[in-house]
Amino acid sequence: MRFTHAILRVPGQHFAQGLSSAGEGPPDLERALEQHAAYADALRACGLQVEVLPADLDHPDSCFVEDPAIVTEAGALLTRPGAPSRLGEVVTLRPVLERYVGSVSSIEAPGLLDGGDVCDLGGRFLIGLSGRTNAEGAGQLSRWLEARGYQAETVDLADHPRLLHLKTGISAIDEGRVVTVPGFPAARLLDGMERIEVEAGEEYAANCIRVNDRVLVPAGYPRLTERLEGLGYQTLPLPMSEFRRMDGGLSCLSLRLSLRPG
Ligand code: CIR
Repeated sequence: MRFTHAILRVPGQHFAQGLSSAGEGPPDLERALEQHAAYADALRACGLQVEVLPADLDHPDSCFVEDPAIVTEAGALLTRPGAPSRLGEVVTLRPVLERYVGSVSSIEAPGLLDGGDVCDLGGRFLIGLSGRTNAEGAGQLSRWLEARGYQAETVDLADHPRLLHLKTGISAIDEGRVVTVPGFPAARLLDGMERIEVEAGEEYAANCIRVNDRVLVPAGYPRLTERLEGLGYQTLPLPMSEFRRMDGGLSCLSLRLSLRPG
């Protein structure tokens, strides 16, 4: 899929008050803003028009804009984020998404769903059942996807506490090719796909994103970067230390859209 647009939200003054289990100390806001600006530039270098939304000062985790929405070529859906402090992020996002795609559906209570739990393998979606996404939320999304001609399958992450979200452990980088952490759950769902498993110590890099002709990877994980380059990908390493401190990976910093002209 060729992406044409991306929506980002800049981290706010209270970024350090967001949720975190990383145990790596508080983020430095100035550095986070620099890293965020470099991320936006990288998406522009991939040919995308990038809209950077102003900080949402009521929601310290709102720069992780992937979690409150799902965007497909067949439309968009606002989620119902599983962390109580993030539930309100959808309010200011709705009018933004509507500008791009028209009317937008939503996950309804008691469903809970974070976009980080949704991995598009090319029209076939894996939905993680995590601490943030419950069976009701996954069921609502599955029905929404199936009504639009997509397939959906769930992956239970209950025994994988180190995976905050499904996409903490898997990234689709090509048709039939994924990057995963070692021991990715429900590996049978990946039968027939080529799996690039990151090495021990590089688990954070399993969250990388294919954007048109490049693969954006977190900087500092040379073995995965070399392997991707060896396979012919042009990688774009990006410093992510301050987002990592807040449990955030590359994918969660943007909503990527593929819009037809006109
Ligand atoms: C949170 O715990 O919700 C944020 N601090 C990090 C969210 C990261 N989102 C993602 O991986 N999709």
